[in-house]
Amino acid sequence: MIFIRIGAAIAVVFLAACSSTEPPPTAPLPVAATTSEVTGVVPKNAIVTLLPASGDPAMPVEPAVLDQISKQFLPHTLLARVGQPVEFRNSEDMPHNVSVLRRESGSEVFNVGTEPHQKYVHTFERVGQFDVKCDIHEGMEATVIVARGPMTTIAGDDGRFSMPNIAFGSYKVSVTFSGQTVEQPLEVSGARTQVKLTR
Ligand SMILES: [Cu+2]
Repeated sequence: MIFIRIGAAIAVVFLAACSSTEPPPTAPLPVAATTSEVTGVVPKNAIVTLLPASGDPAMPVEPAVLDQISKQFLPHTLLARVGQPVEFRNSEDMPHNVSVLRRESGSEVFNVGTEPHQKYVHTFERVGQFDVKCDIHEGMEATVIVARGPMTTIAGDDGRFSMPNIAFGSYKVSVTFSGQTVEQPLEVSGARTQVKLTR
């Protein structure tokens, strides 16, 4: 009998503690989706950029930086904006050079030596993909992707692309391939938004 009373007292204390420190259990509220996965099939290796419905996204204040360090380019793939200065830095004690070719045409953009702890600045004026290498050190290579906005991806060899977590709203989608750019409005809504190029 006495044990039952103690048990009841403990149970009362326990319940009181529960109610004072933890909210009552409730079912989680359903969270409305506000982002979409934007997918599509476009020409192979096309540059796909989502832009605001009107105007261009703000230009970053800082230059983009492709560094040469430990006989590597860092980052291996750099996204830069059209009109944004790109600093090609040499951050080590050995001389390098920077050779940049436009990927589609193979045409040379520039080829300069980069002395230790110096930099060369170039501003790309057109959307494109660029192959970067150092002629002195085999295997030192990188890619620069130049696009009009930060929401950019490159379609695969099969033309497929996917951009997850894109906020619902009105955009323009800009697709660059074979030296041309196709641009069209895109309404992003629902779990998945399919891009269909109309030309
Ligand atoms: Cu080098």
